[in-house]
Amino acid sequence: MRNRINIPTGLYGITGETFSNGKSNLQCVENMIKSGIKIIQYREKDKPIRDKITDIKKIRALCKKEKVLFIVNDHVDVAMLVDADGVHIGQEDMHPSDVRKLIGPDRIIGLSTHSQKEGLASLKEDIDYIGVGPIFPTTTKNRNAVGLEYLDFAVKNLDIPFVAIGGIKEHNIKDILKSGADRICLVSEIIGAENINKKIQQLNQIIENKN
Ligand code: TZP
Ligand code: MG
Repeated sequence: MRNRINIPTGLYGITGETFSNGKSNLQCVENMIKSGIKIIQYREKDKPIRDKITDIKKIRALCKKEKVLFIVNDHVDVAMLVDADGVHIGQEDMHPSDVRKLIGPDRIIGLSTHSQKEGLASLKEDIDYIGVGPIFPTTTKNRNAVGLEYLDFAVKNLDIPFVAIGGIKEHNIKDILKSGADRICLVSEIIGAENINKKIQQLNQIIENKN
């Protein structure tokens, strides 16, 4: 297997206009980058593909300029079209080995996992990181929460970088940090915030243990 591409620690940013209280995906990304987030995933379930590509081209250019990793959710073809840094897939999307054949060795593959079984199976794939969640109940993804138990299992047993995700908020992020997770994604808590920059600043203070 090739060497994995390094995924930044800290906050992992995800878009989605359904959850952003009127802000565009581009506005959300501008603010996330301004506040120091080093990896952005374009995730947008509720737009025609042509409109998504319009968004993605702008966000791709911005991420390149700011040296921020850019990942496309679901659409392997679009990730290749815009020369994204990687693609994020789910358990029912194209198989990771097929994605790897298409995108080659130099791009990131992320895979969502929702159980110990899926986590263990992911170790056999030529991928760069996994998502672990939804840890807490969420309305951003149509799936039941898996709880802190799988997160704890991932920390102790899964030798692959992972991003903890799902229902994570400013008030419960400490539970995630306590488990030892070092890559964390909050979708609605960040993009739905009245002031994205202030929210990220507060989250980073908790992450850096200043608060
Ligand atoms: N994968 C697992 S949970 C989730 C995804 C994309 C959504 C997380 O969103 P939120 O708003 O942080 O609960
Ligand atoms: Mg998917």
